[in-house]
Amino acid sequence: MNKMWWKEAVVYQIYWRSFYDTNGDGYGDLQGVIEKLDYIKELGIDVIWLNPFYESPDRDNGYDISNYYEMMEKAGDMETFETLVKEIHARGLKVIMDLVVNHTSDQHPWFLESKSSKDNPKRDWYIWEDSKEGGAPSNWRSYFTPSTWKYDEGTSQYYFHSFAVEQPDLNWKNADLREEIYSMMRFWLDKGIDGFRMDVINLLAKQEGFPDAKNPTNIDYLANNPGIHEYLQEMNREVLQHYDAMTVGEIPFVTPEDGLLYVGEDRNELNTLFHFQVADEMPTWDMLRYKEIQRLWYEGLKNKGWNSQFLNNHDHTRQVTRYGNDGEYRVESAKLLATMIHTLPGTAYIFQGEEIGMTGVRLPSIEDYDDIAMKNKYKEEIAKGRDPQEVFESLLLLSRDNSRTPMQWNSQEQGGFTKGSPWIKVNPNYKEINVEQALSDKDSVFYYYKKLISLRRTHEVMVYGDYQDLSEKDENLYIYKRSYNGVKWLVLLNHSDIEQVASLPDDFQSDRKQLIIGNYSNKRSISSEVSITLQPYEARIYEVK
Ligand code: ISL
Ligand code: CA
Repeated sequence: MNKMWWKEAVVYQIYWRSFYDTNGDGYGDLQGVIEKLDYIKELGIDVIWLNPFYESPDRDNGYDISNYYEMMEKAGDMETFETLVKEIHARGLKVIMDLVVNHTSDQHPWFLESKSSKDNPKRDWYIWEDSKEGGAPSNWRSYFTPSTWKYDEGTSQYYFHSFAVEQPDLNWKNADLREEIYSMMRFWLDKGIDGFRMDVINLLAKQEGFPDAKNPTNIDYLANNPGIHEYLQEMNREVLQHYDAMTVGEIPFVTPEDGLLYVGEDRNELNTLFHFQVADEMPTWDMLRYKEIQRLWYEGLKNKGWNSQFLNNHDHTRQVTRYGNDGEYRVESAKLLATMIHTLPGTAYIFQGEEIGMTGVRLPSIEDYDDIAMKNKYKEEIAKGRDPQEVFESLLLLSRDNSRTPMQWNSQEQGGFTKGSPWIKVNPNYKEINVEQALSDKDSVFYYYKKLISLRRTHEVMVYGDYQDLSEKDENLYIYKRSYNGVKWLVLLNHSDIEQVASLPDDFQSDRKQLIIGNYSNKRSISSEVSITLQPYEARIYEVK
């Protein structure tokens, strides 16, 4: 397997609007990122991923762009961005930006032109269709609304949107549009950024003729359509191959087989991907399913392509709440999940606040929420006559706002995030869970992450090692080996709130094995030559050479 900096990297995702507000308008900003860079550096990560900060009406928190060359006012200005890049590089870190090119805002001048008349030169930059049998061109559902089609009175046609009505999809069949996107990518790369996280990049190509779906609620017809690989190979030829850029594609609805078509090292498309098998198939923790997903992706990509490891981001509920235990064992389970993500094959991702064990949230009423996905779904279900409280309850666990509440810096008002009134409420647990507390406690989740990340620098086995699951059928324990150039690691994880006895494989039964890291400081556990009793949510890594 070729060695690459982006394979060895730990990426820290900054959802800037919730990170740190420096001017009291209630929104985090790029200046806030600059001011907190030393904190991020202290953690030891390599790459920062910034969510979109382009000019935008902000209907979908920056994923509805109205100008690819200007900054959203609340994020800051171009000068601040340039300073940020400089300061990031000065600390030996890299930065990747969100690239959102499946759709724009409906306020983007391109769309306003496209919509203005059927013969406007930009008409073809978006996807316009006539009505079929008096209705929409197809029965497809979009991510955020009941139909992918929105009727435009002015020109009597429908336009296509995979997400909100305010996010019309671009027409990638149009070569001028593609060229325009490529030069925009060069513009940012030439400013010195180190790559892109590419938003729903496998949605660019659409199905020919828009045939009705048998089951319109299963929206996978939106993804992986013929033509997608030609577009990505062209993008690579035109732009990416000319830079030492890292690319990670957000690729929903993908199996390892199809995934390899995007990230295969012989494909000249992308470096790595986020697949959503875990997020989509596991509303809550499911040990057997998780191991199965890991195995399939490991076998599918082995020696041919590179995976990414994450359990949460700005769209998915914080991992300690969704997949760990955010009550009695919050600290232990946060460390356990970290141990797992950082020792499974692939580039490791941290979503801001994860490193102090921040939790999901339950805000009092639907009015306190902002997430367009949640709010649209709420309206849609209420319109069917369902009970509002019941609908509200059903949307809480997976609301995207679970991960979007402000970063908790200290125990002062608003968790130290803003001097003003925050755009979304701070999680009320900020008095106990915050950065200041974490930095003052040597056993905190923060320092555990720091140690894990530093291990990656000195132990190639963590990055390049072969992976072997020794616990396939166990519902509580996850035990696996990584091995590389004569070094062997054994990772032992007790993903349950009761003690579990883990048997040791032959090569780890000798007392030559060395404990590399563990998330319990007391030595209560009983070990024999052949087994170790793991405490609730205990995680350990052993090495033998
Ligand atoms: O679960 C998912 C995949 O099956 C989704 O999270 C999916 O990845 C997502 O809805 C696509 O997300 C991205 O594009 C959206 C934006 O709202 C999200 O914030 C962004 O991450 C539209 O641009
Ligand atoms: Ca601000």
